[in-house]
Amino acid sequence: MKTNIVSLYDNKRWDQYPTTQSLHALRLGAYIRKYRPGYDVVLSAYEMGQSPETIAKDILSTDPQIVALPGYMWTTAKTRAIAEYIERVRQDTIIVCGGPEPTSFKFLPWSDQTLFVAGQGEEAFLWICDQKEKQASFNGQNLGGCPYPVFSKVFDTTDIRNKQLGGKENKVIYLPEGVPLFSDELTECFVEKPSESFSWYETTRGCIYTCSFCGHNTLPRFATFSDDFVIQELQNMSRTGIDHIFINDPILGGKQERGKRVLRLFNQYAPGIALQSYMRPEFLDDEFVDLIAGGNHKEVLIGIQTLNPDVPQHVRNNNLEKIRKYLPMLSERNVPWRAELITGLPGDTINGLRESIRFVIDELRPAFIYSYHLTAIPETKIDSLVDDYQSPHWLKADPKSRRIIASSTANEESMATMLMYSTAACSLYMRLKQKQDRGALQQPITFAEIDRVVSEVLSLGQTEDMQSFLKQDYGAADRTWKKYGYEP
Ligand code: B12
Ligand SMILES: C[S@@+](CC[C@H](N)C(=O)[O-])C[C@H]1O[C@@H](n2cnc3c(N)ncnc32)[C@H](O)[C@@H]1O
Ligand code: SF4
Repeated sequence: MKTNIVSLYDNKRWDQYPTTQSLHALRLGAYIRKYRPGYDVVLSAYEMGQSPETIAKDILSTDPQIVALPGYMWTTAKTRAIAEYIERVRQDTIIVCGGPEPTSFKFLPWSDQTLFVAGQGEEAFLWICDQKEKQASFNGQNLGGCPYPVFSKVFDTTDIRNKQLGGKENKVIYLPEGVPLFSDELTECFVEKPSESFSWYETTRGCIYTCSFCGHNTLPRFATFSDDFVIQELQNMSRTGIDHIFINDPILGGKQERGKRVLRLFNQYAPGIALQSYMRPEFLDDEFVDLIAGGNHKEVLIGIQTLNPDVPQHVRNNNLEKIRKYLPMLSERNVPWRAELITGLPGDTINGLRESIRFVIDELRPAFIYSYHLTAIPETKIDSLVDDYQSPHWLKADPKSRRIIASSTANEESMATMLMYSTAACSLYMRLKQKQDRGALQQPITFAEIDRVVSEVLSLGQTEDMQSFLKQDYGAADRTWKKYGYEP
């Protein structure tokens, strides 16, 4: 049995995340390697800009019986086009598409040569590989008796999916472990042995919170890898020269105590690896702050999303006390942390957004601040508010990008102003902060001054500059401020 597991990466993000391999592909490959060492696993990676035909031909040149393709919002169109090509030229190869998107696919246009996996992929993918090994003609018509949420256009998935996400009996505690990442058994599967020193990583999946804009929840609650397994992977990483990782755990460690334990493991087994990880203020206490400040964090990404009380609580239930106590403490201890906000939330207005930004700048003083354009992710409550004009919090989304373009509290013009304002204010703050950290800025950075400059620049209406702000292109926004003479 031969399978080619495909990663799609984006060159535009290479500066920040210089790797071709996605974590889901590594995990799927590692699982097959552990339980079916006799199966032939190929890990391939393609830049998103390449044509689907070029990618498909290259995949087929490895002569796979199964091709595993990623199903994320940003890969859907490319994945579909690659699958279409393969379906046309190689009917005995089956395509498997998994990830957070497939449950929302209108899968009718796909052929029954394509199977979809909802939720976690390891066990389901192994089951598919086994079926193909047993029966060369296996395809989407032969899914009867499958114990996992695998589906095709001719097979109804709903029951299995509900079973997986439903009752307590299905509560997952430990994640399925394959061979450890960065081990020789996995490395030999790469088409080209990666020479990269950056990698995505995870110790946990799923989250104990339920913020209504967030689409990561492929599990009922959260589950972790065992500490022993994490230790093996940390040792492998250090040995193979990884010096920077981004930990995808929705919140580092999944729970407060485990988050601390994971940091201790990093400090003990891989102190040289620079970390980026997500955190929520609710997890922080004095001990956690000490561990972060004493470790090797390149960036801690902390979601705040909004401080506007008019935004419904299902969006975000922030613990203001923790925010006020621990986030300034991180700043004082020079922890490079990033405040994350969202522009376009239901109930928010330009003044609500300005107040959220004011609070972050004047009271929290992070190293970085980003506000992201709200995207309606399928199967979230936010998505259900799109076009629900009966709701006091209705939203309108761009049908293609699923980004929010108007809401019950901000018409299209106000939404555009909010986008321009938030990008301009956040990017200017970061530029000034860099200058301050270099000791080249005498006066303190205040929201009042940022608000004054941003309002003045926005009122000039220079089209090109406004575009960088409107598109929330932080790189271009930074260049705009450079042009206006704001040197770091
Ligand atoms: C890393 C990451 C990124 C990286 C992607 C890097 C890469 N190429 O891998 C970057 C920073 C580029 C990124 C960007 C974005 N991301 Co992102 N990202 C993540 C993150 C934090 C981790 C993904 C991950 O690797 N998880 C660990 C793996 C092991 O889990 P997994 O992905 O769920 O995979 C498992 C299963 O889904 C399944 N599976 C996955 N693929 C396949 C394939 C097959 C064949 C099979 C069988 C199974 C299978 O099996 C895996 C193992 O069990 C997730 C949140 C999260 N914690 O999961 C968001 C997430 C995937 N991103 C999300 C979003 C919305 C975005 C953006 C659109 C945000 C924005 N508005 O700009 C952008 C789009 C990028 C673009 N190019 O336009 C959403 C996705 C929603 C969706 N339905 O697709 C998520 C879930 C976060 C959220 N907000 O809810 N992202
Ligand atoms: C992967 S999420 C994890 C956040 C982290 N668990 C937290 O809650 O603080 C990272 C960031 O992406 C942004 N984000 C997540 N979903 C989004 C969406 N649907 N639209 C826009 N931004 C989103 C939020 O700002 C969030 O803090
Ligand atoms: S936004 Fe963060 S805290 Fe909220 S559900 Fe998603 S991962 Fe969990």
